[in-house]
Amino acid sequence: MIAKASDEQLTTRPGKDKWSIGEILAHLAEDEIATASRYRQMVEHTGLHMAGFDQDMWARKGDYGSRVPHESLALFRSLRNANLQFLEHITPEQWECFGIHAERGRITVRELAVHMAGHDANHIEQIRRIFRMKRPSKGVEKFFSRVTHRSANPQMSRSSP
Ligand code: NI
Repeated sequence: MIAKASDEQLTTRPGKDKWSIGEILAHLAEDEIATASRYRQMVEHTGLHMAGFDQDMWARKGDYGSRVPHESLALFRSLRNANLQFLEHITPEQWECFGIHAERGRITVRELAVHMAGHDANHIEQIRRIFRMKRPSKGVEKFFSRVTHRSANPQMSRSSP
């Protein structure tokens, strides 16, 4: 889905205050940074207090709009792989280790992993919706220029497939 997309598709915001696909990918990657630390700290110091983070502040300070979308995706994949490897090696008791999140309260390693899977799914759906959005002016112009070009050049239209 991302590999075939144009730069314009990846960097255009669907609305004034809405993230572009590239910004969503940067958010997924940076959320995975925070989560990487949380899983490990929860297992090491169960019961610890965890500060929340302001995703919009991270997006502004990290200038998500200037990130290269493919690099964000690669970063997300690589961090996610490291986290999955970590989770594969913890014991059933360690899955129940927890932290006290400043906003969400008590959360176990297991609950955080489930939350992250749902978070991915929501953002993937959000990316799909952006891909489905129509870009009327350009699409229509391109269509009409092809149609008018063909009808004005009958020989060309015969020879084209
Ligand atoms: Ni999110």
